[in-house]
Amino acid sequence: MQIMNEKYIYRCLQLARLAEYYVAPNPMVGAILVQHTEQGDKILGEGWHMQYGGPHAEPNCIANAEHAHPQGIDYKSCTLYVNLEPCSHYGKTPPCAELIIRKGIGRVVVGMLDPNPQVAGRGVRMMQEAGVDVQVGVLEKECFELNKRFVCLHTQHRPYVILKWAQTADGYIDVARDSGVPLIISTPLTKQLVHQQRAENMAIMVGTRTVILDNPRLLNTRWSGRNPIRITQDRHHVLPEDSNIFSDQSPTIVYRDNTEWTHVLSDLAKRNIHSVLVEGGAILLQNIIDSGLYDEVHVEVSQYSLLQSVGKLLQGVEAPKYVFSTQPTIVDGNLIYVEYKNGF
Ligand code: AOF
Ligand code: ZN
Repeated sequence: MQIMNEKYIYRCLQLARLAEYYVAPNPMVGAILVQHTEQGDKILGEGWHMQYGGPHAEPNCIANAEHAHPQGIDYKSCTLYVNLEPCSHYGKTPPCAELIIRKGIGRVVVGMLDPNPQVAGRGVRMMQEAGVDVQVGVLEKECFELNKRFVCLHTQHRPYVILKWAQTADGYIDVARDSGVPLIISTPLTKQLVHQQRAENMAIMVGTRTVILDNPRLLNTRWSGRNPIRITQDRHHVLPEDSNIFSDQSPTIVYRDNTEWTHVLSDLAKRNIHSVLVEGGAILLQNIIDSGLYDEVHVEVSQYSLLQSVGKLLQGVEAPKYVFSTQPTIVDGNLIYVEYKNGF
């Protein structure tokens, strides 16, 4: 039974991920309806939460099953598998737990409980009180991993934080400069992978100097999904109003009076922003590393030293100090290190 549970919850995770770039800050959720017969199991329907504000996985799954089986479904003999606890609250949609009860579904297998305080076990309780056989906790680690950003927001009251930079083999992220072009370390392919990360996270943050020197747009133009919300700080009110980050393609948040990392994190949480990718510069990244308040570090290291990269001896901007303990993968000749901090 446990093996079948895992197989079906795994399928829910697959379905959930189909909406990876479209549901934030909601979790990714997939559901399947399985009928158990003497001839074996049959998947009657599948569904997932496809878009923020749209129907949840469970009603989509049930609608899919009913569409495919217009002759009717014997719900009592079915199990609904879902990677996250069905909700119990009236949000943008009515409670999924109520729908499950109304349909008379006999059994529900839930990957993990919903950490959202509006739900937090109430969905399971509602169903149990109505006589549904509920099992909780299947592939919990995988369920948690899929929705780590959503879980972090609700359990830590801060967004999930990913630090990201690119450096030369000898540890520089740029040449020291007051203007001019930045040092190019990424390749077209690794740049595209950064845009994938921008799509995976709700917000992107850079420091003041990066905005002034690089004038980045901080958009996601090379991957599917939305543009991230852009965040920067401007303690001394020096950012030009016509900086690219103030373009109307995506909202921008500027911290001026209080630029403390803990303040930024709690303010982002209040805005329901569940994840932030910090792309530089070195000072901001180092401050965050020193605070210990981050979750992942992604670093791209080129094969070349600063001198080999620019062809002449120039002063460099040192990369943040970070010791990697994992093996890198190699993309376009650059080494990509990904480090996970030990949980939150
Ligand atoms: C479910 N199934 O597929 C999802 C759930 O604003 P709403 O109404 O969309 O509710 C969002 C909350 O519902 C979200 O924070 C999380 O607690 C839960 N998400 N629940 O039963 C789903 N996506
Ligand atoms: Zn729901």
